[in-house]
Amino acid sequence: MYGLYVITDEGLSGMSHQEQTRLACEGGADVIQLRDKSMCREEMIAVAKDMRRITSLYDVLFFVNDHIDVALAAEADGVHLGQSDMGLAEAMRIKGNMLIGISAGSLEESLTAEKGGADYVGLGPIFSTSSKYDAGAAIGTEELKRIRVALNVPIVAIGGITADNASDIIMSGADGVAVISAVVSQKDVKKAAENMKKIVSDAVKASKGLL
Ligand code: TZP
Ligand code: MG
Repeated sequence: MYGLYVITDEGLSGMSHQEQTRLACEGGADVIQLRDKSMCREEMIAVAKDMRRITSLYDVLFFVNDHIDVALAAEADGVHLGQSDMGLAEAMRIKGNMLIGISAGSLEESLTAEKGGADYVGLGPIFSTSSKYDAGAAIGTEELKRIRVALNVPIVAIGGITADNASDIIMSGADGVAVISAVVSQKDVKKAAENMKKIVSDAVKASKGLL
């Protein structure tokens, strides 16, 4: 279900969130997340509503980063919350039927998120990344494997994931890969998404012994 999870970023992409969304959907993304640290609420809600419309056309899941009110206003499928956003218990009370993803950087944070009702854990950074200034230290694929064994909810791996390492990440137990630069910073966003989607789908099949 999480497969290729593309996060939009206007600073890194140079394109609008809407255009990134359209191209990533064309390329076969399974999930799109709106991530914007500078827009005011009103502007973000308008953009989120556009992204909701586009993702619905492609039957792609839509998440909003950080802001549960924006996610609710745009009728998103879910919200993604970090360790310093609204607490999970509070979010669970007001989420309606939305999904909730929680960022985790350790086994302990992952287990706490699962216990609290998270629908998936966004685990990372797996590798170092320059797309988030405070991403913290890379945890690597061995730690991903260890956390996979201990956790029941899906794991969406994040941080420094590219076409060269995405297969390894899936084979290490992730249910999906979340990427910013590997898709939205590429010259041909649709082609980059297509390429990543194929790598992820093949690895998912291989990990289930289907290839
Ligand atoms: N959270 C942890 S790492 C990261 C976020 C938002 C940035 C991922 O970006 P990239 O370009 O795919 O490494
Ligand atoms: Mg956040």
